[in-house]
Amino acid sequence: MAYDKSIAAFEEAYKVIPGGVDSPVRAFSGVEGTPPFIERGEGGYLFDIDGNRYIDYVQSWGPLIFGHCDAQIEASVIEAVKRGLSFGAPTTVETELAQEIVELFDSIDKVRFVSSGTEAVMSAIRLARGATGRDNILKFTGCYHGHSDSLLVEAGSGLATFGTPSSPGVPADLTKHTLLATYNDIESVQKCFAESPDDIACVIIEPIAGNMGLVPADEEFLKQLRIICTEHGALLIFDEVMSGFRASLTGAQGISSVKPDMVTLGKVIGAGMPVGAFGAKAKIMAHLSPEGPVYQAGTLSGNPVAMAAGLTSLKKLKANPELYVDFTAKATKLMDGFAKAAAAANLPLVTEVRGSMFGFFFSEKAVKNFDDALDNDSDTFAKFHKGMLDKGVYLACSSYETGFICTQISDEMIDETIEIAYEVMANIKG
Ligand code: HOZ
Repeated sequence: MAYDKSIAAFEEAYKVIPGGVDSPVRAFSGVEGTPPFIERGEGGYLFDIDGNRYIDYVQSWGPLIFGHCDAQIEASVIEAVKRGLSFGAPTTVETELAQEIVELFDSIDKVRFVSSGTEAVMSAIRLARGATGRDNILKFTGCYHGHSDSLLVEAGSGLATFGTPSSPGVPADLTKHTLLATYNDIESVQKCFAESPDDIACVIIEPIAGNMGLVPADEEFLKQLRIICTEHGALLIFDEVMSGFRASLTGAQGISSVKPDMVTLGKVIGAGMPVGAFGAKAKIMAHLSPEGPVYQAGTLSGNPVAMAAGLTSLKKLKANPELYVDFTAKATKLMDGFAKAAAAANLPLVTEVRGSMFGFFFSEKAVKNFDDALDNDSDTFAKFHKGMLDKGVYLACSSYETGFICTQISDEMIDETIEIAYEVMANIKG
């Protein structure tokens, strides 16, 4: 495949945008080559400015559950745009989207919309601290909750891709309240609570981690976490920015018996427009301004165009719950295909699927936590990624990200992808 125009565009971008990108993972530093610059998407395909076509398993890192340019979502956006881009005043579409979310999630009585997942989690943490009157928070290594200061510690995603534990520019005074535990290891959580029994405002977790690769939490681990939080009066926050509406219609909560006190959402509820949200039972949300004293605000929060896109997307999902059976079948078929291709090439590979989310590591052993994830063979991943890209398959450009199936990915596209994976893996071995 020729990438001449993309290479030139990357060089141009580099001169005026740090690293040539507006989000670090996109720079392709974790893999070989340089990023294709995208011209347009269509269903399950992406087209770059050199005219190359790719089967798209990134889908804008999750939001596009109906693929690119879904006709109904597009129509609702155009209709909303014609009425005005932003008012900074209440609109009924915000209430409608909130009602849909509240109806779906047992753990949510009230929800507030913001403009990104980062903002959702940052605000949820402030609310948890304000509601409990405590300062400490507990997170898990490898879980990524956006780039707000107190959460940018031992996070996955871009930090893992670049091998940085946390970011310069975040004062130690801010992160001293962030306690770290090991994913799927309840003893590490008990240890934190033993050291800080009455000071932990909340435990935040990606119940299906999607930012250290796809690493689901064990059900028993989540149950124990729920018990510990309740015993200590700490709020349990499920960060479902990635897994919400992806792992099931109600995210990880739909496939686990464990219910959180607070939830953060993003991606799919904007259908590709910038949206995040956080919600909880009314008693907790009552601490939020203007009902309560915990301040949080945003001019573009509840933006009418983004709300319209999200509402259409959510209504479509609710009307077609059987989609999740299809997503799981397709993601499983893809991962089984990769596993067989790897076995044929004598490459170690472990895979995971949760609904429309999939992940794989070139690794000998099952991945249960961040250390396991870091043990993956990232050189082999980089070669695999490049080989797939060159043959028209667009996979997440880091072994610490997750892949996504959308409604527009057909069985034929998966068959084609698996065939290519056989070829690419065979060449890696050779
Ligand atoms: N780490 C982000 C997804 N989990 C990457 C987002 C982006 O670069 O757009």
